[in-house]
Amino acid sequence: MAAAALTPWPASAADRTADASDPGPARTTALPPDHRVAAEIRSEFLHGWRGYTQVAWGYDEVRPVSGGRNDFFAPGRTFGLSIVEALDTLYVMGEDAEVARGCDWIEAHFDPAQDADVHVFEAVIRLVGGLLAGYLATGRKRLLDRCREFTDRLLPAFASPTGIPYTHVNLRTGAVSGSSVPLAEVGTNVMEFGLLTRLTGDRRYLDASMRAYRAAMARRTSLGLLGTSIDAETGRWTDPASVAPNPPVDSFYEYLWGGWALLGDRRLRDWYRSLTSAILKHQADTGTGHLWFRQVDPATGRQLGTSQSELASFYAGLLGKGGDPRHARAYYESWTAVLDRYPVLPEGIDYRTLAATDTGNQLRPEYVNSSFDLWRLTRDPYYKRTAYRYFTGMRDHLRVPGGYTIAADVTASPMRLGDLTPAYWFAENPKYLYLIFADSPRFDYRTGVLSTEGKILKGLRRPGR
Ligand code: DMJ
Repeated sequence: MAAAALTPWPASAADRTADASDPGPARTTALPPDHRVAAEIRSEFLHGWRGYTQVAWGYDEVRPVSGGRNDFFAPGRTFGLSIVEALDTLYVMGEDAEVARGCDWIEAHFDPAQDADVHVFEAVIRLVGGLLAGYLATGRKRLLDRCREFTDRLLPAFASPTGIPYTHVNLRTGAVSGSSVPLAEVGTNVMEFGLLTRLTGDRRYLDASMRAYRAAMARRTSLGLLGTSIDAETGRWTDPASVAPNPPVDSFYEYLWGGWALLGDRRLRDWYRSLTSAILKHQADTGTGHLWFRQVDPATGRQLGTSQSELASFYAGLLGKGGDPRHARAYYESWTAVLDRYPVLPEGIDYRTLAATDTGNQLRPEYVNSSFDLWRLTRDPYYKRTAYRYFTGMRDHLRVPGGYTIAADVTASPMRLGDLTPAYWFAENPKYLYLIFADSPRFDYRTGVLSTEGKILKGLRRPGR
């Protein structure tokens, strides 16, 4: 089936007059020439990468302040997570020697059969997706073999009575645990599993994903909404509130559109459309002058809350890709208003006041993921300027001699820092930024498709090979 290419929007009146309509300080941020910004982003990425390679090579994550290491999945077990996450970012930046070094490590040391209870959702988006993107970038068949062996060890999680995956599986024994499953964990696998099916001809992966999606979609309320967590054994909602597009449901919706874009399955597109229109109808709240999404009882539409997680800011880009430029821009502007107020985004806010309800910053990529998506669609300089401001905020506040770190409190002055470079930083923030400014010949800007973890699952180019 043909997959969907990105359809750029014609420049709207708002786009053409972007300077006049820009809210807040983003308008006045002076923007150096693109090639200079791209070079700086690349150099900052390499600063973080060196921080990891010098003290934590072969471990999952680096603690760049103390020089320590972090096992992401299970204590005493490593998957070289930051290496796997970084491969296609290194590739688009032209760091071929580092790509080769990372692939060599994976081929020699990545162990898909460790005695570890792994979080299925994280294992799929980070490791399955990372190995697939690494394979697409390099053509090294052993990465695909490792990916397949690893995914085979995740499949027991999907053998529940409903098809909804248990949250955890032991890679060695296949023992499963965790039957109350957040919605994102139900569906955030169809892109990776669908691609793996395509590359191997083995239908088990895609079939497992589609069965899980069907199980959740069959449990929509009469308003067309879904809950937050569902029991993998009984199919009953264990937390029935609709909190879209916040975690822990966020990428369930993202993968409906992403699955359609990558695999061309119309069921996924149609489910995306019907859920999105229900969310816009029952959850959109413009009472503050900005577009936000309230939490509601999915059976009645009664409002339950007004919190918004930074992770939800990806939704501006998703609305854009799904063909709704008006709401996409509005939601992006809402988050830009938060960035007007804080040097880097706090983890959570109450959208009625924009007060931080969680003052940390986990080096999150979601806002700049939307900048990238919306810039690709519109080529509107507004998204470049706001992306640049995001970049300078990160560079000026979260850079340390050992790399880049999370923050404990973005409202403190000076900012109170934490001590971790989350592995997703190597997959996401610098990649989105670089692709916006670099005009990279290694990425097809028109047809490229990225996963929720920033893995380029379609559109990697290998010029000259
Ligand atoms: C990443 O692992 C992915 O973007 C995921 O979808 C949720 N968020 C984290 C980073 O914030």
